[in-house]
Amino acid sequence: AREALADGAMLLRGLALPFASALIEAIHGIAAISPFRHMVTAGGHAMSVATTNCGAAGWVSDRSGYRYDAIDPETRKPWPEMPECFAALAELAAIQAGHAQFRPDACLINRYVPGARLSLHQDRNERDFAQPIVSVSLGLPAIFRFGGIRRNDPVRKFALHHGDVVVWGGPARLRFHGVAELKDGFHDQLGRQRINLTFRRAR
Ligand code: MD3
Ligand code: FE
Repeated sequence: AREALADGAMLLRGLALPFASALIEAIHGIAAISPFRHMVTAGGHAMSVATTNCGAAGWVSDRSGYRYDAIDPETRKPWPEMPECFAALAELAAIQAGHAQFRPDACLINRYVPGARLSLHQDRNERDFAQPIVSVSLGLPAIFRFGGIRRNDPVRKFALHHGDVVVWGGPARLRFHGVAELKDGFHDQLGRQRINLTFRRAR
């Protein structure tokens, strides 16, 4: 079922459920090569969310700011390849939301444990804002915060559950968003954590 969250933002509830076991297995494989780590922001704070990447470009942050890089700064090797099941799900979601030919070159993998959060921000480091972003939620549910195109615009909240996929395109692409502090709980497949995949066309 498709549900429009806002102009350009399409929620595909449960679309990832048939892929979940394959995605989780692939995430373990990626993390065995490029481990989850707490990146540091330009302000010098370690993020509460732990991050890794797969694909030709990975999102990295350090004291000098954030950017996309083909090389994992921890391993000094390329990020692991994007697994076929990742690319297939991202493309399926984009098509269902009306975006033909979405071929992501970056997948940012965020891991939240209870208490972790992501403050309100925009994603504007990608080359072409006409390309959507596809996000996939796995594990514990989270409260997603969705604002407007100005930082002080009102923020709406809604829950994202295991298997939910959201396609963020068009006028939703540059809206502020974040994730509220993760509540404690236990998920059958992932235990006490939430993992979010965000697929982007970075370059
Ligand atoms: C709305 N991640 O990594 S995914 C991020 O759950 C990020 O880990 C969150 O925001 C997470 O940058 C949220 C949903 C999302 C991703 C990108 C967006 C929503 C978006 C870009 C524009 C508008
Ligand atoms: Fe974001």
